[in-house]
Amino acid sequence: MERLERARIEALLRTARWGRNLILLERTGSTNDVAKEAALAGAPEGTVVVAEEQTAGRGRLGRRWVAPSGTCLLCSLLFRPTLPLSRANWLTMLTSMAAADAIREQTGLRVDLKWPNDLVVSDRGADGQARAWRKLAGVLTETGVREEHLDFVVVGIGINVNIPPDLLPGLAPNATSILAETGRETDRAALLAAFLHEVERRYVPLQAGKSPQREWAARLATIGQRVQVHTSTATFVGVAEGVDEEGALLLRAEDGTLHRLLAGDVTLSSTP
Ligand code: BT5
Repeated sequence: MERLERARIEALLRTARWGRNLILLERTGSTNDVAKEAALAGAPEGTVVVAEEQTAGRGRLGRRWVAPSGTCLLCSLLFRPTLPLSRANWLTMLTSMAAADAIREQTGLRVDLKWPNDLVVSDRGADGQARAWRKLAGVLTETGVREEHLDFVVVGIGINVNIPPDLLPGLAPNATSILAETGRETDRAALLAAFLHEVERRYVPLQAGKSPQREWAARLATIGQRVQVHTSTATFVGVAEGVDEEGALLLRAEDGTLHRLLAGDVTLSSTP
């Protein structure tokens, strides 16, 4: 499989800012950590860290992100938004939609968003409702705060691109890849360039104060469905009624109570 090459990525970039400061690594612990260190050292907004392999790739809540070397897009984006702390999740929403659109554009594969931070490929029933999901990508957002203000936001994404189907069960029970779904290898440099173009395009209105929340909420495959949400202390069963401006899930439990659940604390699965 082809390795990512700086010159090729730079030739494909259509952005003014995103990816112009590119940190391309063969191997690192976590691209999010590299991006956070760069942020603290003063790196500009638009800095992008990409690695062929992570030795300590992270998901939420101390979980691991595993990806065979040279097969995926493992990258972290550095934002320096003029937003209040409570809006940091807007960058998660923006990045998820940018990635889903870039994958669709480059491969034709339809990708859904699953609250809070997954990109999934869905099997749909005759009614068009998603019945089962396979996880294609995950997003991990981390913030840097200075004097109670948002100093920076690092959004990391791992997209399973060219992972052969036989390696998927070793990653997670429901993992999938673009290769497994389409039967074709995807040009990762072109996908990265398309993704960064989408990020840049979407970031202009966001910085001008326009919330990405409505579009994101409308694209979530989970809304309106019966789901199970697990926090570290409890499990809630109910209907996912919607999401609020900060990205929290509003879950109507069976006794009628409305719970507000934040992305950092939970995992979500469909009910049997
Ligand atoms: C996520 O966490 O989905 C966020 C993953 C973010 C990864 C990127 S890669 C670049 C950047 N640098 C990092 O260190 N991280 C970011 P969460 O929702 O907690 O899901 C983690 C769970 O997904 C694991 O417990 C596994 O069950 C599953 N998993 C691990 N690797 C996977 C893979 N390659 N494909 C699908 N599922 C996977």
